[in-house]
Amino acid sequence: MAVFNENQLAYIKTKFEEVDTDKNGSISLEELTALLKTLGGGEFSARISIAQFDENKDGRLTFDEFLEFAPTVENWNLQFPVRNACSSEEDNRCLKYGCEDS
Ligand SMILES: [Ca+2]
Ligand SMILES: [Ca+2]
Repeated sequence: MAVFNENQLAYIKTKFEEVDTDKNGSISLEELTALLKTLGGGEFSARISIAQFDENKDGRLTFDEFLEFAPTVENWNLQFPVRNACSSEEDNRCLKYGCEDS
């Protein structure tokens, strides 16, 4: 179970709402595919992600399930330990989300 600080949780919540384009409170395969396409993936990786993180096997990711999925998205810098920590100026998010003291 991934553990997040408040900033990370707020960030993931924002992302979840962005990805949940029909605002029904869960991420469908189509919605996840749309997200992964912006990240260089596609439907195949969306299927794999849902298979991996859909704990109750309803074919969708709820926010709880999405919390487990979020750290696998490299661009979101939620992995532990944070990769490329504070190495680039564009990475303000990294500063905000937990590597101030590195
Ligand atoms: Ca949805
Ligand atoms: Ca589910």
